[in-house]
Amino acid sequence: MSKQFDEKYAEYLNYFNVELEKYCRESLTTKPEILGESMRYSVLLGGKRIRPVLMLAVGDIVGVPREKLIPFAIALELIHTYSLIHDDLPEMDDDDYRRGKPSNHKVYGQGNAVLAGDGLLNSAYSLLFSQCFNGKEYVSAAKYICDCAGIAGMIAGQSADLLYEKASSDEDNLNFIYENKTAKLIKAAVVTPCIFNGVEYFGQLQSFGSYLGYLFQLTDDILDVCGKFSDLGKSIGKDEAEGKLSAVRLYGLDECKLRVDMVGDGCLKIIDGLNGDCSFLYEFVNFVKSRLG
Ligand code: GRG
Repeated sequence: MSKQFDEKYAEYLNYFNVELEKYCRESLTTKPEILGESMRYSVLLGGKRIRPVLMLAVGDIVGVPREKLIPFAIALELIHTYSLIHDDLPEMDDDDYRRGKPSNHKVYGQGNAVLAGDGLLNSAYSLLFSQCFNGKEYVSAAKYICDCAGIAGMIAGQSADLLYEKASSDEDNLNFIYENKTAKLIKAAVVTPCIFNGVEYFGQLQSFGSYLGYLFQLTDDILDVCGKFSDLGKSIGKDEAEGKLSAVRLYGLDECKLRVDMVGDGCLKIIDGLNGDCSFLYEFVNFVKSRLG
């Protein structure tokens, strides 16, 4: 990765984190206190913040100011965090660690973890609703995010992930899980700015979100076999132990690595069709690939 990319990533990340911390201080305090504490625990645990960073970066390309995007970026990160809390629960993926620290339910117990996830989803919707008073395009952006997160999006992907556990490998099912569980929130991140920009590049950015989401999940599946806890901050080897339908199970490790290059090229081809300085997005694709070392 170039020095410019690292600096730009850090700049987006710091800008976002300051806004997120402010939001947490002002809006995630509750009675009883444990509810707010458990929500803030997971939100402020760190994480790469790839979705907010992507949203701000695409905003720069299509000319949408970051102040306009920040509430949407925060809402998206709250939704992402709720999904991780619920995913870590024993009845879902049963993971004791997240972002290198004990999972929410290991610290606060399962009941409180369910409520922390519910509270974050609800807070995200409240934040999105508060933006809708500003105009029609704010309503469209809010609805797009809700749909990506909802029953025709991430929740459907997670439902399929549970359903096809231990089922025989099937490419259509795998693609459905990748597109919905993983790509939909990434799509929401890259498409939201163009909703504020007269929907120029809407189709291209939707495709870019799908390809990048696929690439991200592919690298995640490979890392579940070859990665290290110290790099990933979560347990390794769980997909195979639980009989998950994963790309590694379907194609094998070697073909997965070839697919990483193919899908990465697909991402870059889409970016080539956009005007403006897309160097950050270009390097972002390589950043996802570089997770494999
Ligand atoms: C429980 C409704 C519900 C959905 C859960 C997000 C999810 C769906 C499951 C988490 C497990 C998983 C492998 C999801 C695919 C997307 C993914 C790799 C999430 C991890 O996202 P990162 O790497 O995490 O952006 P950080 O910690 O950096 O924010």
